[in-house]
Amino acid sequence: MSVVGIDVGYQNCYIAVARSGGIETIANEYSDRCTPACVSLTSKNRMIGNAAKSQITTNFKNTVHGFKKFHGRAFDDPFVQSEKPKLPYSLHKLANGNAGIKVRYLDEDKVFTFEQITGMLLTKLKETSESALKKPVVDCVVSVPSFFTDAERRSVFDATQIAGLNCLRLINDTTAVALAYGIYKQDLPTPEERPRNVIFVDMGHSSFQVSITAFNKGKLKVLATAFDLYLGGRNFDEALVDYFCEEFKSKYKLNVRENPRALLRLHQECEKLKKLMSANSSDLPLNIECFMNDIDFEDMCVFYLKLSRDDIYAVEIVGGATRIPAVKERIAKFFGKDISTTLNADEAVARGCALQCAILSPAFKVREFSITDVVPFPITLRWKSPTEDGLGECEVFSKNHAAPFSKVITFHKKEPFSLEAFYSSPQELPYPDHRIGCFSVQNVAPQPDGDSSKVKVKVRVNVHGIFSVSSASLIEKQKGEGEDMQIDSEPMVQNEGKAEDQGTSGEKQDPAAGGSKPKVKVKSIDLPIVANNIRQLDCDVLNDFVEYEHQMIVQDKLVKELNDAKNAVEEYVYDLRDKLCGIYEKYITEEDSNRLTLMLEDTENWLYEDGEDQPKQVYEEKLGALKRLGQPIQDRHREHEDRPRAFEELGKKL
Ligand code: ATP
Ligand code: K
Ligand code: MG
Repeated sequence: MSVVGIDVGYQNCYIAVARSGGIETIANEYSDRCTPACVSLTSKNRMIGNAAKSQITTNFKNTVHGFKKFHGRAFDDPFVQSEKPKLPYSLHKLANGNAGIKVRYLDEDKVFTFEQITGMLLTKLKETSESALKKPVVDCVVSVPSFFTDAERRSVFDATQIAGLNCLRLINDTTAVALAYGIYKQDLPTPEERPRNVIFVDMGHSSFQVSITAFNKGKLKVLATAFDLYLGGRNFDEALVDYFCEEFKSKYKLNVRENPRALLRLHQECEKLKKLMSANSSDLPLNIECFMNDIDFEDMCVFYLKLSRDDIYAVEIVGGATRIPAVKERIAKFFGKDISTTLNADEAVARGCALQCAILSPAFKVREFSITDVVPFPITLRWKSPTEDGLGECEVFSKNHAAPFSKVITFHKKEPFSLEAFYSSPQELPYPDHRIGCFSVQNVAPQPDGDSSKVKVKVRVNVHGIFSVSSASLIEKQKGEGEDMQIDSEPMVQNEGKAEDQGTSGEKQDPAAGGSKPKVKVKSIDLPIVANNIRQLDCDVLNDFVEYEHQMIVQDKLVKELNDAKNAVEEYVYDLRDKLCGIYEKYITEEDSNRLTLMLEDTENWLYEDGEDQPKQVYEEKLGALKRLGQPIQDRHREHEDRPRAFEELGKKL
């Protein structure tokens, strides 16, 4: 079984794999370790990654990029609506209200969900890992921003399913970085000592994430996370684009914004310029400092630090945009500390993902390392209650509560009931809808004597950071119980990395758990729960997407085989023509050579005209016909080359 970690960035994706020698970042077929988060749909197939990126300006209406933050969002979502005018492709409102895209694919108008688009990207990343590892890839760990809410996480998780992956964990970007930092450190404080606190800063293309993590030998615990959803490398590109659009308007009376293709080109050029400016601004007419003021960098100061500066061991920065000197300066100034760049800025997230996958995979031996993450936004449950003003409410997870984590809540009910889960502080939520979902606990009936039944409900934030009411059971009545509702909470066993992260063990099985009461034998009956999460894909729909992804993979494979067959003809033509005036010259008469050269020329012309778009078989036949003429020449040449060698061999033997 293979062990793979995938960093799905807003702009760039990286894959790391665990091999016996350690963790390794792998390159794609372009020998590029970075695969652009880009999908291009065409009349024949899909292009994904580098091939899609080269289509951005040519096939701009059908080339999707910058889509990561559309996951799990409604079409009417203010963020989606604010991005919409900037996009070269069309967004579409799906039947369930979610945002999707509308493109031309296989000469038809097609609508895709973002789960499908990321599914396509993951298919590509899966194939890249498979060709590097030379075996099938199923298990993986995928990164998500730490600020992703429930709906966004479920959406990315669905994308992994569409790609046929078994995602062992959706891990927060900064937590993956922390793991990559900590696992090989030999000098971490022992569990009894004061932990080493490290701040991790990741500034990518689209957002800015910070975490404080405490390390002891064999474990890390995230203490808090903070973020700026709208601050990343792309803000600098946009500031440069704005600048040049103004310049073109005033100097040349050109409105670049009216021409999507020109605007895309300008974006690409501005990104290059930004990189140049961060390498050496003195030679350039512009200075990135001018743009720094346009960007609200001080927003991150909102981030509240519970620790004093002396308690911070290091500030480690990753992410492409931290290469901008002005960004580095601001980070150092804010934390009042020199920054460290001991991690690979581009690959640390993917490496951390691969390490987490190795820890979770039974197929791989790796150092024990326990990871405790946090719940980024507080979660509350609400239910109908005959007592408390008709509604009962309870905050089940506070901000920065440890995760993954399960809690058991006890209710006394005579009939089925529903629990509504929502984020309790909408003002800090980077998402417009504070609801998470509604969970109906079914088959609840009174006790035979007419009294309420005791129902134990388990709520949990799982290893992916996804909330659920994961199970419920009805407990046979016992005497002497007063309270209407109580919470028993228990953290999962921290030292059993694997068990913990599966979220299955370490939780009390005794349904009568409640503290000091003497143990009584009780009967517990499992109750079905019907979950209805916001923006969630239906199970049937997801299955259809899995099936459709499969069909598209087959289609892409057919197109690839066809292209390979066509390229083989072209290559053979060039190769043989070269050799006819080179090494084959002696093995063919001039007359035959001229005839063959003419034929090769005809074939070449045919490839650009009638032969442009033929079935695979036609190319194979064409190649066969050429080979029937070329092969005898090649054979005569080979025979001649081999003869002296054969003599030599014979000579040695004699
Ligand atoms: P996110 O983390 O927001 O999902 P991402 O992971 O795709 O995005 P990264 O790959 O970490 O983002 O960083 C990409 C950003 O870094 C781009 O804006 C890119 O232009 C910028 N970048 C990369 N190299 C440099 C450089 N040398 N100078 C300036 N900016 C750079
Ligand atoms: K990345
Ligand atoms: Mg990133």
